[in-house]
Formats: sequence, structure tokens, C-alpha cells
Amino acid sequence: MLPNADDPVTQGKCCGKGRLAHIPNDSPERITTPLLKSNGTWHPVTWEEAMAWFSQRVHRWQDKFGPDAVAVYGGGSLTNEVSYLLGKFARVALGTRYIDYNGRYCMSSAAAGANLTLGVDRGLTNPLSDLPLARCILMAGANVADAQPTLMPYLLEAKKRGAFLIVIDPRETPTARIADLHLPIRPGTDAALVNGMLKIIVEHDLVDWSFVRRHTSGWESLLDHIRRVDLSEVVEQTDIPRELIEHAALAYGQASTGFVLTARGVEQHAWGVQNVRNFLNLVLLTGKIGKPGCGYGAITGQGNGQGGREHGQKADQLPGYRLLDDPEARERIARIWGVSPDTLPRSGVSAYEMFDKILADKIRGMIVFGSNPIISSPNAARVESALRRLDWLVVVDFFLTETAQMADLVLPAASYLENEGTITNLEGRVLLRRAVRPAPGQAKPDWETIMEMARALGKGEWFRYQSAEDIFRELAEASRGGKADYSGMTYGRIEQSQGLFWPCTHERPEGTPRLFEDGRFGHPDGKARLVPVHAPTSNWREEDEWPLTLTTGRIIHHYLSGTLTRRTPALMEKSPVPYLEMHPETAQQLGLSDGQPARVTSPVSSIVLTVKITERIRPDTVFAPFHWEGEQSINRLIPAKLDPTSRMPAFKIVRVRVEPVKEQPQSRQQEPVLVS
Ligand SMILES: Nc1nc2c(c(=O)[nH]1)N[C@H]1C(S)=C(S)[C@@H](COP(=O)(O)OP(=O)(O)OC[C@H]3O[C@@H](n4cnc5c(=O)[nH]c(N)nc54)[C@H](O)[C@@H]3O)O[C@H]1N2
Ligand SMILES: Nc1nc2c(c(=O)[nH]1)N[C@H]1C(S)=C(S)[C@@H](COP(=O)(O)OP(=O)(O)OC[C@H]3O[C@@H](n4cnc5c(=O)[nH]c(N)nc54)[C@H](O)[C@@H]3O)O[C@H]1N2
Ligand SMILES: [Mo]
Repeated sequence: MLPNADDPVTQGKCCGKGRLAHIPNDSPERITTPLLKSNGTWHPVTWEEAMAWFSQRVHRWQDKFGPDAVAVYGGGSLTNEVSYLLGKFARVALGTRYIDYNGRYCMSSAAAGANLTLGVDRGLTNPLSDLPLARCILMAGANVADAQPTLMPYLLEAKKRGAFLIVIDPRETPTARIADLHLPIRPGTDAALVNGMLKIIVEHDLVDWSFVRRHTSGWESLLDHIRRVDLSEVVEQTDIPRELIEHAALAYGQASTGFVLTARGVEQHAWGVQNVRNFLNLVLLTGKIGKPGCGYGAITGQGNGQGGREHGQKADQLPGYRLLDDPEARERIARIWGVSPDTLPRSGVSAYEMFDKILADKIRGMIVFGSNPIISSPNAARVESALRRLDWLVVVDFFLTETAQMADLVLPAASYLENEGTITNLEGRVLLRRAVRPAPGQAKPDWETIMEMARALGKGEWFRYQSAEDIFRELAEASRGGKADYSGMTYGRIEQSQGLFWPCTHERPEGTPRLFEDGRFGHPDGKARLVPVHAPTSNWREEDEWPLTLTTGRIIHHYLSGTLTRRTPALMEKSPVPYLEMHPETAQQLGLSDGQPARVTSPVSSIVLTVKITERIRPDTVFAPFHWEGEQSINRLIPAKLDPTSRMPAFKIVRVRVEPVKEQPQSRQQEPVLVS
């Protein structure tokens, strides 16, 4: 039997990276003491010395340039307790408006789309156990087989029970290969495709009118818009034949139960929020939500991608998924924190925009907690120059990552094996993760590091906790009455029930596995908001100078910026270098063959990658993973084009041209240990 076979979510299954994660955790490269850089050399220092340096920097810089001169950049792998504390630290100890986190690059479009339409953002509206109850599952821009392999059993079980599976992806991914219908869409045209599907659903009278009239608003203008959709234009834009669009629309529309799942393929666009809203239009017009086997889900990315966006490390957020600019929320949270509401700063800017603020000399010192933005941000070369421009940088991590190498002070963090706390999974289920061993050397759990920092700044009295559980108690109380309400949870109750779904209150102590069962959505009038989505045309028009579309994403053997997986020999053996996936026809036209170096040029930069030929991609599209550093970082090619609402960068489409090169692609660079 598998260990943890009774785990209600994974049934004890674990992906290859998870199985090998102990290797980087035990790596001799782990940082085990605070490191301070002087004259370009790292020196191990004590925590006291590190904190003295830190408080002197913060005080001096804030005295001179004001509280907003210091910024915080968080991450979605931090526990709920740490995300909460980091938000409190920024607002109470630093008093800065500038805090945001890497989830901005991850789920911000899904979050904004769900908040605007449903009035609440919880990854999946239902527990995963509902998936096998769906007769039709539509997955858009989601490659679960490579990115969430432990979810595959749910899809396979659904299929076994006769569900019809539709996958929308410009590549024939391993996920697409188990689909009944794969729509190899032209990247960036999902909103148009959904408009086409909506048109067919309306024409075939598959709208659930009684649901729509009772539980939604805005349907009149949506219907008006759908009437004007021209299917032949949709076919032209998406490059999907009309019969296939019809097939997908009827399969979903006629199914008695159905699920729509989206992931980064439709969300990481300058139009990502609108894409999500259109998929939600589909769900709502057909009334497929709030029932067993009927719902929507944005498949969560990072370990705590869900909880990480609920408790206040977002630029505009207070705990409990409250808004920083809401006077009532300010009042309530200020009371819990023991400060006056007018001392709480106002909203800051999104993750990428913080780099703009550095380049404009508004932000001068930064603390990065659990992210490697030099690899994961768009326009990576510009982000690198922003980090260089900082007067000082503090990084809290396990390793001297590419970002940490640019820091002045690096603080050693405890890893997931060593840090107790809660995380919230894609279902909105809050789980307790116990530490199984002490942290190595002087490394500390993040919550202790934040307390040290607060103490060093003379704000210790607002940060007095004995344990992660202490912080959770405060978080649960702070979340009471908010959208992500944890007030009915305790460590004991979470552990006993193998996780509790929010909202979970004293009145509803069992939590809420399935949202909207009473037909009430999260907006004050209880209605979901339908909205016409006008598909952007700029995404599909061909341009002579940039004939191909580059899309980026993941491969099974690597994880995000590669901090852990590039330090795992068994994974590096399987996937040592990045590559550019390309259709054989395209390769032939360009005079390229498999394994040959090619220069990829976008409007912002140019890099060399090895060509990998595959028939499983559209001829007008090339794909590259983003897990590598330096000259091989694909994010050097991605311009910082942000969604106007979520501020999500458009990682999923960039116009490029590709040409053969004589020189070899640069192999893995020697990592400079010292950076001055
Ligand atoms: N192995 C591995 N697993 C991971 C991660 C990892 O780094 N490695 N990261 C985790 C994280 S943080 C996240 S956010 C998730 C992400 O999980 P996913 O979103 O599933 O992963 P991606 O590879 O980014 O993108 C999914 C698919 O979108 C497709 N796509 C690209 N452009 C478009 C488009 O315009 N329309 C449509 N419909 N599809 C498009 C791509 O071809 C790709 O197959 O994975 C998590 N799991
Ligand atoms: N081109 C392109 N770019 C992308 C994407 C894409 O699809 N295409 N996807 C985007 C997405 S979805 C994401 S999520 C981002 C992620 O990008 P990053 O934020 O760079 O993510 P990671 O590589 O996970 O970096 C996390 C760092 O935190 C450290 N860490 C992990 N756990 C902890 C902890 O508990 N405490 C502390 N202190 N440190 C910890 C790790 O060692 C690692 O160095 O990349 C984005 N960038
Ligand atoms: Mo992510």
C-alpha cells in the first residue's frame, strides 16, 4: 500500500519531482547560515549581525526616502501563516504600500475572473471527487498530465464512467492524448472559441433559462452579443473547423453534468481575465454549477497557490480575501492587529510593476521571500537590471538562487519538511503540514524570520507568536466574515477531518466542499455576473516580421525557476537543457533539423535554443519551457504586456521569428558564486 494511501486528495500518489524532493532538500548547497555580501564576497554571519544590518538599512532608507522605499516580494509556496504574516509585516512593521507576490504571474487572471463573475475566488468550486460525476469535462490551457499528474486518476475515472473529455490546447499534450476531442487552437483565441460555442448553445436552445434568470445578471447584453457573433469569423480566428466547435459545444451543452477547468494556457494573457470570464459565461448559461458533477475550476499552480492569494500578500489585499481599500475591512483588521486604521498603507502595485518602481527610484530596498523573479518574470533582462539598481536586496530562500546571488543579505529558510503550517489546495481545502525534522544549521521557518525582522525594526510587540498555530489562530479570527473565512478552523479540527473547505465558520463548522449549492453567488445580490467578451483580434493576425507564435510553459521533469529540479541529478539527466518545440513543416521551411541550434527573436530580445521537432504542435506555434536561467531564460523574450485588470503578464503568446545559427547554444553557464 502507498504511504498516505488514505489521503483524500492524492490517495498517496506523488509525482516524480515530489518523490525526489528530498534530494535538493538534503543538498550540501543549502544555505544554513545568514550570508552577508561585502566586497563581492559572501560571509557567513550570525542572525544578530544579519538583523543589525537589516534594521540599519531599513531605518536609514525609510528615514531618507519614506516608508514606501522598501518593498516586499512574496511567493505562493509560503504557508498560509507566512503569507498572512508577510502581509502584516509589510503593513505594520514596514508601513509600506509595496508588497505583492509571484502568484501575480500564476493565478491572478483566474482570481480576478472568478471574483468579477462569481463574487468569490476558490480554485475549484467543488471537491475533486465531483470530477468523476461529470458527464463532460472541458479543459482549456491545462496540461494536467505534465503539471498535476496526481489529478490524472480523477480524469481517468471520469472517462471510465463515460465522461466526454475535451482539451483545448495548441499542442497535443499528454493530456490532450487522453481526450475524446482535442481542439488545437491558435494561441490567444480562446475567447473567440467560447463565443462560438456560446452561439451554438443558444441556437440549440441549451441555455438553462430558469437558472440564468434566477441566479445571474447581465444575460441580456451577453445574449445580444452572442447573437452578433459570426461563426465563420470564429473559425478563421481560432483555426478550429466549425464541426469541431459544434461538437464541443453540443457535448458540453447537452451533457447532464459538466465541468470546465482552466489553467495558465488561457489565463496568462493580456486578455486572461476576459478569457476566464467567457468560460464562466459558458458554465453559467448552461447552469452547470453548484451541483454534484457541475462546476468550474482554475487548476492551482504552486504548493499554496490558493491560500497564498487569500491572506494579504497581494498588493490590494487584507486577510480573509478582503480589500485594502475597503474602510470596513481596514477597521476590522487594524483592530485585530492593534493599530489605527489610518496607519495601514493603501494599495501598491503588482509584482512586475514593482520592478518599474525600482527603475523609477521609488523602491530602493527589497525583500524577496520565496521567489526567483529574475527567471520567472517577463522581460527578464530588465528585471535583472532593476534588481541591480536596488540599493539593497534581501532574499529568504534555501539556496543561492539566481536572484539570491544578486542580494546583499541572504537568510536561510526551512523547507517544507521543516516548517509547520497550513496550505490550501486547489479545492479550497485547508490542510495541515507538520514539520518532520528540524531545519539544518541556522535556517529558520519563515514565520520566525519575519518575527526576527519585525523585532529588529522595533515592532516586536505586534509579532509575538510561539508557534505557527498561534499565527493560525489570529489568521482565522482575521478572516472571520471575509470571503475566505477560516474562522471555524483549528489545527486539531483540520487534522481530524483531513482538511476543511472554506468558508468554514462556527455556524458552518463542517466547511463548504461545494460552493453555491444554495444558488447564491458571492456578490451582494447573490447573482453571478454574465458579461459579453469581445475577443481581441490582434492575437491572430499574421505579421510578416514575426511569423510564429511562441508559447511557454512546463515540462514534467522541472519545476518553475528550477531551483529544486536543476539540483536533482535524476531530473537533470532526463531534461538537461531547454529546447524549442517545432512542427516538422516549420522546421523544414526554416531549414532547421532536430537538435540544431536556432535563434529565437522577439520584439524585446533574442536567445539561442535547441530545436526539438514534434508533430504535436501547430505549425504556426513554437513552445519552450521556462525552467532555465541566464542566456537560456525564455523570459528574456517575453515583453511585459500585462492584463489591464489582473496585471498578469502575457507569458503565453509572443510573436517571434526563428532562424538557424551556426554557433552552438550556450550550455549551462557556470554559476558565478560571487556577484558584486
Ligand atoms: N512539472 C511541473 N508541474 C507544475 C509546475 C512546473 O513548473 N512543472 N508548475 C506548477 C504551477 S506554479 C502551475 S501555475 C501549473 C501550471 O499548469 P498548466 O497551466 O497546465 O501548465 P502550462 O504548461 O503553463 O500551460 C498549459 C498549456 O497551455 C497551453 N497553451 C498555451 N497557449 C495557449 C492558448 O492560447 N490557449 C490554450 N487553450 N492553451 C494554451 C500550452 O500548450 C500548455 O500545454 O503547473 C504546476 N505544476
Ligand atoms: N515564461 C513563463 N514564465 C512564467 C510562467 C510561464 O508559464 N511561462 N509561469 C509563471 C508561474 S505560473 C509561476 S507560479 C512563477 C513562479 O516563479 P518563481 O516565483 O520564481 O517560483 P519558484 O521557482 O518556485 O521560486 C520559488 C523560490 O522560493 C524558494 N522556496 C520554496 N519554498 C519556500 C519557502 O517555504 N520559504 C522560502 N523562504 N522560500 C521557499 C525556492 O527555493 C525557490 O527558489 O513563474 C511564472 N513565470
Ligand atoms: Mo504558477
